Amino acid sequence: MSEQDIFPVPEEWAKRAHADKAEYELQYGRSLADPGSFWLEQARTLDWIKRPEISGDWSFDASDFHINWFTDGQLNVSANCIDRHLETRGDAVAIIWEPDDPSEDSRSFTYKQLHEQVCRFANVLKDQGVRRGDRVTIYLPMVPEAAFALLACARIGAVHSVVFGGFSPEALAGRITDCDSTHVITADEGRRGGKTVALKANVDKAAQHTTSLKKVITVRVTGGDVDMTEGRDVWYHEAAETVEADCPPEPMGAEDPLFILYTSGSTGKPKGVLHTSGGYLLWASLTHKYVFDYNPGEIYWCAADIGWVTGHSYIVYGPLANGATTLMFEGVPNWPTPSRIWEVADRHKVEILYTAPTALRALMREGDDYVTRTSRASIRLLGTVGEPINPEAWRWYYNIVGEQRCPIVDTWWQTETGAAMIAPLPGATDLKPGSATKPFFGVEPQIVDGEGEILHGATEGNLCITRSWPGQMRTVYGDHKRFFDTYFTTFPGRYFTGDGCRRDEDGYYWITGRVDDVINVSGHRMGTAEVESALVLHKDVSEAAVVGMPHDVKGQGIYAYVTLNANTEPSEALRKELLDWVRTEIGPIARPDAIQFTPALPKTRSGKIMRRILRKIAEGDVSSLGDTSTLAEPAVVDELVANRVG
Ligand code: 6R9
Repeated sequence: MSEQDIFPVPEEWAKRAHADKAEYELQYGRSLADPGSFWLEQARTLDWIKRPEISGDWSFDASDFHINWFTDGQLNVSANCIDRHLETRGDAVAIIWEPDDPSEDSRSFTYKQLHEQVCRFANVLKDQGVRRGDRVTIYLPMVPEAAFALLACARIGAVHSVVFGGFSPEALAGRITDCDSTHVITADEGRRGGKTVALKANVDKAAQHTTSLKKVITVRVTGGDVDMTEGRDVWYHEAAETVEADCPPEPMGAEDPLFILYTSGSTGKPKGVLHTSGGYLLWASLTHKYVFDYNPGEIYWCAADIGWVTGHSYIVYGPLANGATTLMFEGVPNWPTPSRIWEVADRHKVEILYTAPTALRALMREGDDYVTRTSRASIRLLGTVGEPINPEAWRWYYNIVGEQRCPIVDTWWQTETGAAMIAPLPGATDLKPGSATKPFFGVEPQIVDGEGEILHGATEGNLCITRSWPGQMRTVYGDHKRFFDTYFTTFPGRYFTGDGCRRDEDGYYWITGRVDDVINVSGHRMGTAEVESALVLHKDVSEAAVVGMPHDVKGQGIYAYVTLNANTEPSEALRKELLDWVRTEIGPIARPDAIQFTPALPKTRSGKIMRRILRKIAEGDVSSLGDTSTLAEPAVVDELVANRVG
């Protein structure tokens, strides 16, 4: 690595930041040497009803598997995000909302106004029969009510499960049923990039496939036509008219569930990742403060959707717990023009901007002019998340967007980890383009080989985390065994992330991507098994195998090998039909980028599909297919190579 590939911490950053190099080393060292008292001390940054005296209590061993943090503490997450700021920052802006259409007015809510909105929402939920512990599914676009709804659930101790608005009715129904959700909060329609999405109509369709659903609360966003089912459906604005403007926060145990968020795994149906209250909030707020070097009063924008964990932790919970001004954006970065993201930043004087490599790559292709014609003078820090950032995109972000004055925090984490795990601290960590750099306080990464042998020094292998941290997921909802089996059995005694990773001679971490059957499409996780199950549901499909392929903008694309039933001929019409089929079964993000029809799939003699070979062919790397001698029918491979879709 050459000298110029390191971007040292500028002196003014070391001075102004919450942590400089010495402070990071000191606190990181303490967090590992004496985690018990370190975390009890950090926990004091939250507002507790009953302050905890117990720190982390956990074991990753099969015989005694458990994970608890601050068990004897009591708090309310919404009170931490709202009420405790009322006295000092009541008139400060909590949420700025920027609409999809730039010609419309933006809106903002002070902490006092947020308090009233959330209390009303909470009272509506109570009126509609939601009780502490109930699961509430939230299927909303990026409107302020989405933030109110999350916080309203937290206020009354209900467990929210947000389903991204891009998911299909089928996917929504599966998630409602899995957590036995009785209530859905949705909108008439959502708006994104000038298009509308019929959310309420999707809920109506989903309702036909689920039995747990009792009430649908609909927020009016576009005024579009919707069907209302008597006895089941209520308009939010009507229900909110008659409720009180105050709702006392419910005292919750630190380990009471806060939310469920479904995420794709390497096998079977999506997992309901469960996070609890105290540890999660501490992790989200502490990382938000240190990684983005946040100080109250600063305008901060995480351009994710609330349907993903990034939206949960870094639009809502982390920033609001820190008394921040957080921007919520209804639209997309490239509509109506590829300047939109920078125009929004200018319009609201955004100081900290957090987005995904896939958005940057898409905008980079449009040319620098869309960026340089905007000011961006307010921006002082840039962040990325969701997938490895290629050094070229990093440099573009740094040079063109940030004009070489803004540090870039590349944050590695997962739905399962709650918030950032490996990321630079802007006043402490020299940057290297493409590296998520160093672990956050309390995080002890370990790289192991395929047999679980620990690899030391500069090395590459599977990324594990050796000890628990407060923001760790606590279980897979309804399937604790699946939680243990998925994350703690591949390399016993450790949490296995599913990611590959390299550590360089300076101890910097470089995430190389998933090592399991998960594809990262535009920063969103897709299980290959999920797409395969959707494909084989089609009447003409006999078998399907799905792998990732390199994609310039999305990072990875979806490549599907499909064998058809006897007497069905491949055709362009059928290919299109299958693409639409997957879109309807799961959602637009799961739509394959390529479908290759094939008479057979390469299998071992025991009938296992040889995915390694399929991946190579999809990547176009056909010169090094490796050992194919164990295949039942080696000729299948030649056929696949010859008819590769590229
Ligand atoms: C927050 C989020 C998690 C997976 C993760 C990894 C990839 C996320 C990354 C990154 C390299 C980064 N990932 N951030 N890879 N550098 N900065 O994205 O959660 O949707 O659960 O995805 O995303 O592969 O395992 P989630």
